[in-house]
Amino acid sequence: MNYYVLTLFPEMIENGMNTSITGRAIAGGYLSLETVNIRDYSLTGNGRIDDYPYGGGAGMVMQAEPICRAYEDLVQRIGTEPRVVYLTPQGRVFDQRMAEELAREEDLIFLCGHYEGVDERVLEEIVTDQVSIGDYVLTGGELPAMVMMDAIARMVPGVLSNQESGQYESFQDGLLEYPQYSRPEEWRGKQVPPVLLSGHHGNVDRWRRDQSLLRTLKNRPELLARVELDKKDRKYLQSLLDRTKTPRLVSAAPDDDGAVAAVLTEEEQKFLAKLLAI
Ligand code: 6GU
Repeated sequence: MNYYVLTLFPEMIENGMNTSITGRAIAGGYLSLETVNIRDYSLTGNGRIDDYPYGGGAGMVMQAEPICRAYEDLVQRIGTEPRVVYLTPQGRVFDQRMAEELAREEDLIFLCGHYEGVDERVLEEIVTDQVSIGDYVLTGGELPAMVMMDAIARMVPGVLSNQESGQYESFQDGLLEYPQYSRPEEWRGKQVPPVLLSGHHGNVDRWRRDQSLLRTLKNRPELLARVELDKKDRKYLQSLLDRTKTPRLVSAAPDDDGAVAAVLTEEEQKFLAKLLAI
């Protein structure tokens, strides 16, 4: 995977991407990164690349021509015309599926905007994909570009070691990941869930699946609605409803899944009852 980034802050991209796992992947040749400083393509040669917005209003707008010249110089040099991703809160919201799709490309260009935005005409001219990373506003496209490059890099063969390439990670099967524990067995009075010390792999796998279901229900119920539930999944989710309706004594020990009596809110109960009725 070859990444190209058009930006006013190349050092921000270089510093971020050359760190940790993406840095190792670049050093190992599994990824490449080239940043292009849009300021080097200033019309006036004085480094100015923005101007006042037509129609008035606050802020400045990045001009079309410097960006287009930076882009045209790049595609001429690399001899291909890759997809061009423009980072903007107005774009389609990035998700794991989009990461998997983009990971199939050989080359990707990211265009990072700043100030109030970029002249619309250059977007029409060169951009193939407008992407947002979520419903909040950032000061520029550099962090979103790095978020995308990181998520895409994980899908590129060789970037993750076997250890790191988790089949069990969040979203792989549409559920959130289960909790993890390491030594010591007791830390500040908190015990590791006994099932994880039992050595019974079947029970461990079941517990982890149940924890994934519980977390997804509590934090991202809309994801749970799209997951295929088997008989054992349904049995566990039903047990949550049952335990909520018939709470144990407050003094009783937590259940084996760490979920104490009366675990579900009204809203969670309603959601689950509806889900299990299907
Ligand atoms: Cl892609 N850019 C900016 N500036 N802010 C954002 C964003 C992108 N995604 C969410 N907020």
